[in-house]
Amino acid sequence: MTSDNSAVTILVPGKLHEHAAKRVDGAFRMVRVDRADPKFVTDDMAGSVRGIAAMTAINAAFIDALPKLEIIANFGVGYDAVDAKHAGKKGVMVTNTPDVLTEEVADTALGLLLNTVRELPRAESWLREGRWVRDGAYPLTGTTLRGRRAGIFGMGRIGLAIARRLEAFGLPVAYHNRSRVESVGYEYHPTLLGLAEAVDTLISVAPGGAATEKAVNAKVLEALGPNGVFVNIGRGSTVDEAALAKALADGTIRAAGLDVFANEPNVPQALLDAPNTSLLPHVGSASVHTREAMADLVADNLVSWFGSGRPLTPVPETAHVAAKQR
Ligand code: 8YV
Repeated sequence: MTSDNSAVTILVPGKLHEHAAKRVDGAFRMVRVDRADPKFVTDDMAGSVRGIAAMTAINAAFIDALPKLEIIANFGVGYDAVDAKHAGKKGVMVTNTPDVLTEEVADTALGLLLNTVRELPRAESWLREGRWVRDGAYPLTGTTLRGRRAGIFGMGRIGLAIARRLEAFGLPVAYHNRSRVESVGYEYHPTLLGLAEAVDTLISVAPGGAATEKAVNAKVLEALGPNGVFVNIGRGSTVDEAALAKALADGTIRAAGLDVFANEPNVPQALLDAPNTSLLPHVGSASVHTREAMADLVADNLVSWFGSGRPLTPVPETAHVAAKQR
């Protein structure tokens, strides 16, 4: 069922994926502001905005500045930048974009792992710089996937998709998660430290937020050990980056592959300088195909909410929020 939402005002703060903006603009009355800052909220917006479509941080003050707000449709599966707890308390629904990016991010994770362990970007640079001709074969890599034991931090949908790929690569898989996932048979470790002790290849898919802040710390890296490889495809905030840089420099661990950083787009110089890192600019889900599917899910959540009062993919913190009678 489609309903006429052309009088419903949706606010887009900052940049939004073009396809998402097009769909929101086509179905609703879209208004835009430079940033999600209460100082940009006009009286008209305060009196009319019922939804937000965002690819940026939404804090409590911004939510409070929009008294008619009913729903925040977040572009991305990770929604640590949205104060979903506050939204839940205020009766505001928050949605994210799970599932549609799962396989893409898992593919990227495996690519990043291979880049890290087999030094593929460095080997390509060797070829491009003419060194194959000048100096001969690229040096044999000291690390290999063969014989490795993988540990996944965060056994959600993406964690599981990565685990399945690792199995196909012939690696045993263990995991740490807030709680055991009954539907999976992989070895469960109730602590991240315990997981790091049991494996030599740690892949973090953990969400950001207070509960995981700097969870991958000096102790965890030490437990991973001198043959250890750390890959992060989740959130940079889950890592103590200074401890990681130190561990890479002094041989506490062997190598790291990172797609996410604590203060994007800024990457600590020590990580850029380290010869044993493979670094990507947060491209886990960044294909035209997948980003368009995410954009559609942002718009579909808004359409569903204002059509039937039900979101498609609510986040747990706001699952209890019911649509107002209209
Ligand atoms: C996006 C992501 O890069 O979905 C997520 O949580 O981190 C990525 O897929 C991001 O949300 C777009 O800003």
